[in-house]
Amino acid sequence: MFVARQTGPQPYKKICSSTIPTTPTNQPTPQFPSKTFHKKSTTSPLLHLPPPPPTTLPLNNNQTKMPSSTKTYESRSKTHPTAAGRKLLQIMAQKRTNLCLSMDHTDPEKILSLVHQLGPKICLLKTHIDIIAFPPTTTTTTSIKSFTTKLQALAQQHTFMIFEDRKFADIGSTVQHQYRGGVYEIASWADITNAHAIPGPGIIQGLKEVADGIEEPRGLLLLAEMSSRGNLGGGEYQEKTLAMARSREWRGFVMGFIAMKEVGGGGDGEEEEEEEDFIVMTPGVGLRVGGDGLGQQYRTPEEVVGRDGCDVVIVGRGIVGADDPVAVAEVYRERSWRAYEGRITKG
Ligand code: 5BU
Repeated sequence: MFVARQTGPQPYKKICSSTIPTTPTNQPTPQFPSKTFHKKSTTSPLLHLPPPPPTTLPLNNNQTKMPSSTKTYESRSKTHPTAAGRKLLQIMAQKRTNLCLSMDHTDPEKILSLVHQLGPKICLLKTHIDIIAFPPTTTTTTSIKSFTTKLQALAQQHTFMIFEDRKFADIGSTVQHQYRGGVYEIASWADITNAHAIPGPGIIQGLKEVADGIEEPRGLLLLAEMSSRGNLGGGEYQEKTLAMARSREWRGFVMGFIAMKEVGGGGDGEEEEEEEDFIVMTPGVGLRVGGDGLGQQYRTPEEVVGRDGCDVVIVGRGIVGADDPVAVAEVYRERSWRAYEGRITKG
């Protein structure tokens, strides 16, 4: 019988922090009904968001367009075309962290406790709201609302944003209901969400119309490719997704991609005077090469951020399943931040 080799972070398996390298190892390179939500502004005192940049950023004829990966998060926080992107980049620069915690636990109380401990280490908290086992003590909707309100309070307290990894994948009309309504009311509490490009531009339009009804900035990531082995993204699919993201219609909403390496960044061809900036977030990150036996592939922070120009590393079981999640999160934060510093120094 074939038994998959499991070498990366394992589900809630102990990882001894003392064995985790804080520097790159010498291992071979890893492969691895209309309702709108109006909320009061809850901007943290840490954040004094700059005003939106002009819609076009003129360049001298002689000026060369620089890839986003060579610029600092701080400079990008002043010019990023989306408000959600500017806020995130500013948090990253001020807290010195490009770590996103993927909180894939199913117990709501455990999640809140871990997020409280790990909040200082992260710029972003990624959720899968539909895997959480909410107690049937009150109506489910009330439990969910209470939970998401607590998450927002933690985000405010520790200055991070919330990303619901919903992976919308339907026609515009349907995703509007899924984003705004149902029991989760995702648009009311998640700063960022993501979507597949497979349905075509209507999915972006549908989500944007919901986001436009919300006072706080909302951002969308498109899936250009995935971290799992054999995924159908990348290549031509990624090129078409990038072309869709570049439409002027969603400037201010599509803030970046889920991808395994830097995407775009050299101007969009049609609008030669503009520089584009897509924030790339990357799952499948471990402290060493491996996989989880179910298709997940892990690469190191040095490869993902330093070599491949991604901006935010997304880490789940590597942190949540560790003996000491706070110590291990610090290792991920430190290595990912150093990889970023090395990258901008080279650029
Ligand atoms: P892990 O425990 O670090 O492997 O968790 C990765 C998380 O990122 C998990 O929540 C996935 O659903 C999520 N993910 C991913 O692994 N790969 C992808 O391409 C995308 C999301 Br999109």
